[in-house]
Amino acid sequence: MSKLNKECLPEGFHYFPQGISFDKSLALYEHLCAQLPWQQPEIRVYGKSHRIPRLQCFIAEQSVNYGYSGKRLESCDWLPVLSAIRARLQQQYGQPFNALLLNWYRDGQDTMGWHSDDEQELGKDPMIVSVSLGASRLFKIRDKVTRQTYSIVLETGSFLVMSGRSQHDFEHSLPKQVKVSQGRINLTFRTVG
Ligand SMILES: O=C(O)CCC(=O)C(=O)O
Repeated sequence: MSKLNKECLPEGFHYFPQGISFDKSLALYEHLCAQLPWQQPEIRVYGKSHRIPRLQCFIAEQSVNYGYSGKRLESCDWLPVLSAIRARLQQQYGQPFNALLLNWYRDGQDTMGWHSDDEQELGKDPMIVSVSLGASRLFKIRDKVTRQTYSIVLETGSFLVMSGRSQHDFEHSLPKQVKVSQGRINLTFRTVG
């Protein structure tokens, strides 16, 4: 585990290295790169259209209606390996995860801006399990009131569980890291009401 990860995370964030073994996580990274219909949708920010700075894929049960930045996400099919991870996480955390958002950061130029996963459809205190595959990337958390920031390196095969008031009190982001040349895929398992 990196030095940064020994420091405390704020309430509602829990990090578990090696939820999936190193070798399996990298094999899964390659499999998902090749097998999923990745897209780079446009979103509107301050009235201007931009392609998101990463690739994305959304998978959900048919009844799920979910989106962000005013855009509904079209779902693609569950791959068997993703259904198996979902079943394991449902058992482990007792949550009926019915949706999975995947982000592919092709290298350190691809990013995710500051935000909270606080859409109404996720309910009051959502539990989101975030699985990392591939290159290690810095993940930042910022207190909405004090602006204090926390950093953690998300390593391949790790699980980051966000629950309780994590989405009310904090924002999170994945900053640019120009020295990172390898790709990373992040899976976030969610329960959409
Ligand atoms: O890639 C990550 O670890 C962050 C993903 C994220 O912030 C999200 O899906 O809401």
